[in-house]
Amino acid sequence: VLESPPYDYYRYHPMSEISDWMVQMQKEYPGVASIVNYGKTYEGRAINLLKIGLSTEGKKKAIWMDCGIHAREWIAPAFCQYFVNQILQTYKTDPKMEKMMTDMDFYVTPVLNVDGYIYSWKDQTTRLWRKNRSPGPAGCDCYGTDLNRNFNANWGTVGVSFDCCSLTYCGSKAESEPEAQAVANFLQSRKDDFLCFLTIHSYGQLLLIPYGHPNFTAANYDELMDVGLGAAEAIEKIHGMHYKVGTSPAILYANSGSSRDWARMQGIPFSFTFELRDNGTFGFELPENQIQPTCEEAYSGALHIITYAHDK
Ligand code: ING
Ligand code: ZN
Repeated sequence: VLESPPYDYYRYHPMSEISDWMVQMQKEYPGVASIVNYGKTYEGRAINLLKIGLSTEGKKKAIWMDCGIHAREWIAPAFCQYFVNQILQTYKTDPKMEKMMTDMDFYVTPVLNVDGYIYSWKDQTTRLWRKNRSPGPAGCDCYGTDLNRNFNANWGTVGVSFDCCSLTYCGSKAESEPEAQAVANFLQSRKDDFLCFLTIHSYGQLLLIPYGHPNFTAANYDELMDVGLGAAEAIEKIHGMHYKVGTSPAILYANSGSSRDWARMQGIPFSFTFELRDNGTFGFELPENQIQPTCEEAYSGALHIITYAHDK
């Protein structure tokens, strides 16, 4: 019997290989990992997640993680794949992870912006594509909406552009884009179950908490800061990298329509944006030799948040 070679988690993979990997994980962990289709991209491709959990009995809590909402941030999909593999390896020997996977289901989308991700793999000229691939409105020749400005969270008010050629074009209306709709519909159907919403980006080494809008403060702001600072501490312990914690207006600039803000407004208590490595030396083109250390530290940070939410 021919065995497939082990998956290389420390390289970047094109969409076709990530899709095959999802099928492989489902095969290797029957009854534990399963593919769920929850929408279609503008170009008609499936948006899939891996649902991971140990028990199907009773009402379970849930953890959300999405990667690749922005096409060029290749370290994000690499992290989602690492995360999935790590929790599936860990629960077999670690009673704490076994308990968390019994009490909670993990919903992990390795690539949310599938069209954009494929486009960023097309050639060198498209490598730094950020947005999705829907055409602009009549009279505008550019493509793509910034999916992280398209959610129904103070949509279109601050830190966005209405110019369809801009990198932060927020779309024609809130949730105009099928990729944003897919996330919103999926989460709304079971929003009371979700404890955490973790959306993974690069770069900048930040842990951002709600809200991106300067006029609003999350009801659990103090707790979010505490948990975020704890996660940053856990990250720093792994390879000494420093991650800043705060709201986007406090750290950089205000923005609206992000999925993180939307998730918190829906009542999901622990909503974070991760901005992974680096600090700008390589930016979106993080070398493959940094995939492993970046994933190791981010895993530690994510686990801190997830464990806190589970234990609370
Ligand atoms: N950054 C996120 C973005 O959507 C963000 C999050 C927002 C960071 C505002 C800072 C300020 O722009 C990336 N890298 O996509
Ligand atoms: Zn991003």
